[in-house]
Amino acid sequence: MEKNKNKNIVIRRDFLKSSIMTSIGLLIGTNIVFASNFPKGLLPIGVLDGTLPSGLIGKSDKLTILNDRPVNAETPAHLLNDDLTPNNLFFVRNNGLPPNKVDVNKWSLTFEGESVKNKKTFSIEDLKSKFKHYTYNITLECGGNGRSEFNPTAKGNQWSTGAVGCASWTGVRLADVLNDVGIKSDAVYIGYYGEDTHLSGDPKKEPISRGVPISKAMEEESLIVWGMNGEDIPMLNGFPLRLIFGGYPASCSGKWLSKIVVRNKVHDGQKMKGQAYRIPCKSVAPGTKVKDEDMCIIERMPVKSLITYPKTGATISLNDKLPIKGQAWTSSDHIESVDYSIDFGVTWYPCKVELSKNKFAWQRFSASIAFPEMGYYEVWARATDSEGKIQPMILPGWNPKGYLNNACHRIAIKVQ
Ligand SMILES: Nc1nc2c(c(=O)[nH]1)N[C@H]1C(S)=C(S)[C@@H](COP(=O)(O)O)O[C@H]1N2
Ligand SMILES: [Mo]
Repeated sequence: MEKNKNKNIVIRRDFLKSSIMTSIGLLIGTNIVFASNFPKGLLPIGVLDGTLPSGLIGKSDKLTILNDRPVNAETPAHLLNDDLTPNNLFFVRNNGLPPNKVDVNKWSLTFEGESVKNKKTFSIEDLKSKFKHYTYNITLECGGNGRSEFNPTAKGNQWSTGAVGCASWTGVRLADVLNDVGIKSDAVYIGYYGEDTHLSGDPKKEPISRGVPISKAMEEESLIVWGMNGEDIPMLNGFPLRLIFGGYPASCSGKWLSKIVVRNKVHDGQKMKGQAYRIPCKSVAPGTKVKDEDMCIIERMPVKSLITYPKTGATISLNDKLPIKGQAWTSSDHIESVDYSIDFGVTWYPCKVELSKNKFAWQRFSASIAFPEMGYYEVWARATDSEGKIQPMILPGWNPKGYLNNACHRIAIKVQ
């Protein structure tokens, strides 16, 4: 990480000094074909790289490790090509320490709070036997995914593009369970508590306790799940029980779930207040300090896409067409279209977009690209959702904690 950062700085200075693309062309080892179109201040991604392999329980060593305490690891873009992200490749974002030992038979989930009629507790067996089971393919994306591109820098995990994945989740509808428990008419929010512990070791402190508005909790795709891609949820992703909310920051999808509170006001658990998972209610200039009371809770996540094939840096012969593939997702009904550009955004061409099994599952796009001459290119992809919202080319609204970067993904291609 540190090494790469320095490398970028060195290159960036050089870039600014000479302010001509030929110097970067030399670094890449070939000429940059549409150099005159290249936006000022952007760095060709062909010169960035870096994945640090390491070990994580139940996880592939191909994940990029950001932290080991708490564990945070992301998935390189080219390993997100599957419609369902394999369990061992699914990103991990922990705020505290996962529970040490889990006894599935003794696990329980309690519903309480101002707006439940009566407190009620279920075992996992109760949930499985009392309620209808549902399986949905749902994309989870951390609200801070893409934070590493923020300038001025935003504190927190420096996620690149890989704090996202789509899995098939099996469990029961949260709405069915809430209706069984009985909620009062003044219910406005639900909050979760999990069995992970605070980094300090203090049992009275919660690492995180977030939630969603009651209307979101009642949606048909909002689930309490025990299954991920047909298997038990991996320990690091919340075994044996977690929440799943499509289209909201993944921080709402509580792991190691043991308690749900139904609130008559916005849930005020850990990381619901102050600056956490909140953005300025009105857009601000980069670097602005924003008062807590001027920050609003992030609800719906913006439209986004990733090019998952080929891996950035691939080389292709001028005689061949390059097949590209990727995934696009949205909190609106569906992805309407995805376009690609090979001339730094001047000209766009449509990709083929496939339908998904259900709302909140990511959708595959693909295209076959012919290049006009030898040299360095970037393939850029840009998704548009069913509300007509389009991904921006560069970092959208700067915010103090670095959330919601849905800028277009770029890969580097060398044509020989
Ligand atoms: N109990 C608990 N739930 C949690 C978290 C956590 O630290 N503890 N992290 C949240 C955040 S910030 C994210 S992005 C997602 C990550 O889910 P994953 O690790 O399965 O990818 O879980 C959310 N649920
Ligand atoms: Mo997150």
